[in-house]
Amino acid sequence: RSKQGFTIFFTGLSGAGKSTIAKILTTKLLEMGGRQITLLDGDVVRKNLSSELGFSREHRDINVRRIGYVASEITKNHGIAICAPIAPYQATRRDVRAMIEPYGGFFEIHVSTPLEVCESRDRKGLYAKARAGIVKEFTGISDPYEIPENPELLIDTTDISVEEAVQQILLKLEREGYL
Ligand code: GGZ
Repeated sequence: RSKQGFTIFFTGLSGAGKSTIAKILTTKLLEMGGRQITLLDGDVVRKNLSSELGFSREHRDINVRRIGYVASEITKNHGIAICAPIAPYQATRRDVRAMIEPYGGFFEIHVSTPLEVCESRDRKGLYAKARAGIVKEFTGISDPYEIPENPELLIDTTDISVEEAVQQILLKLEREGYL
């Protein structure tokens, strides 16, 4: 009998490290073999599944719910879905959890790297543009991020490396019988 499916749902600010952690986690899980793994990264989903959407609350919610739906189908079919949107709203994250939990595991991981750190890295120059008002409704600057209340895991990339973060996640999955 095949193992239960599950979804890893990263949430956090732009530049917090969600995509980087998600990619390395995907590689590690693929190396272990024997499972179907689907990475639903924020920018890839935006380009292919949500290209008509902007960053209003309504549009973010539609985007995050689409990701949730795809992840629920993957989870139902005993696969592994790895999602990495900002997903700034608690209510929407709760709805996504409710879509997935009937079919398998749901691990909400708050990549909680503080705004100051994300902004000082500013890998894509978006924080500078947001401060200048060129990019509007930017999460953490001119748009809200609601802190997750009960995430399965908290990861702050100020203190630990991406490799350590991935190890913590794998350990948790193993302990809970998902791997
Ligand atoms: C937040 C924005 C914005 C605004 C463009 N606010 O770090 P990135 O660049 O590569 O990832 C961010 C991505 C956020 O899209 P998500 O689909 O993850 O957001 S949500 O879950 O809220 O739907 C960022 C870029 O898009 N970006 N404008 N205004 N991030």
